[in-house]
Amino acid sequence: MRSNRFNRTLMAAAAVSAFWAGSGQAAAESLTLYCSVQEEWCQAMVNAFTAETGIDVAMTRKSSGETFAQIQAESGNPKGDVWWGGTGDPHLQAAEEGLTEEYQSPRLAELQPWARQQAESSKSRTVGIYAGALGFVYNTEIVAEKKLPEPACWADLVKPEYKGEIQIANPNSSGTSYTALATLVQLLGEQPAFDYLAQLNANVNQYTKSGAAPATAAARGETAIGIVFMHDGVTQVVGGFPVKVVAPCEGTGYEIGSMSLIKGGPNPDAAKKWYDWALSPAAQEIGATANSFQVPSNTGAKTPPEAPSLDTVKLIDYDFAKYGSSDERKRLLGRWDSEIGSKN
Ligand code: S7P
Repeated sequence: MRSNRFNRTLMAAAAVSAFWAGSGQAAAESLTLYCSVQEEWCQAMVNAFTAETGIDVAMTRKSSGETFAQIQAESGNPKGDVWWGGTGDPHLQAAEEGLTEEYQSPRLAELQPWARQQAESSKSRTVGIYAGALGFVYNTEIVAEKKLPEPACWADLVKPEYKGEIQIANPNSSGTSYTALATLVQLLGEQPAFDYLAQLNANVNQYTKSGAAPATAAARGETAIGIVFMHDGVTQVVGGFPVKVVAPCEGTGYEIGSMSLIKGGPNPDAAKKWYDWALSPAAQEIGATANSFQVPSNTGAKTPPEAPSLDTVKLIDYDFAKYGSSDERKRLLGRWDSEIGSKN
């Protein structure tokens, strides 16, 4: 009886495959996307891509460091096809560790030099899709209520009057926070940067998982100050919240948000379709419609007027090759864990 039922199930399954084989109708194309920007933007991209190509997208949103760790953990049996968005450093580390595929999009020539540079230094295993500068935001109402001085410089953030008033993400999970760590090391030198981070620790009320979370917390009055990418602060300003966005007076680092094809991913053809489409001007203009105000990498894409201008912010000459290298990123994160993270 049992084996009869089993046989009937097998026959039914065989009939279904015979139907598909005989009908000549190919199964719908699909794609697994790991997305590291804000959920709203990830979703808007997926909807537009599926509407244009008919390709089904299964999307997971995670922070940059978390996505890197997932791709590394899955490397024996890759499940994702494309990693889209997130800071460039972990994409470079993934390239160096052979976790991502070499690919040169026909759209490469349309990109800004900084986006092509990301491709060149990774031997075409990643590419720049947007850029944005690091800074901080503060809630103007809290600062006024508590009679705090308005912060303008990195040096201000370690002052005792800001005790418990600052939020920043954990650099292990967050690309934003790793950018902050690497920026401070480049601005101050490594030992002074770790001394600074130890002082800052006294003022930090929470290390969040996501890099943009401190901007949301500042907007909602849950913290006075959040260290974030300036464009993530602009999202809150545009949302009508009482926050001000600051470009630190000493100068600051920046990110080249990136995209990579995951090596050995199950849908390589659909992955390349996403990759080429995501570099097009039309796809890059979707960000602003989803309240994300980075500078797009395609020279033909309109930069949203709200995007903090990279020409007016004092930018450091961020060494992407060094701070995106596997050894350096692991070493700095290890040092952060033992000197700062473990103290919390
Ligand atoms: O919100 C957009 C953005 O700031 O998020 C990316 C970021 O890496 C993801 O958040 P984590 O810091 O949590 O990793 C940036 O690339 C992007 O500009």
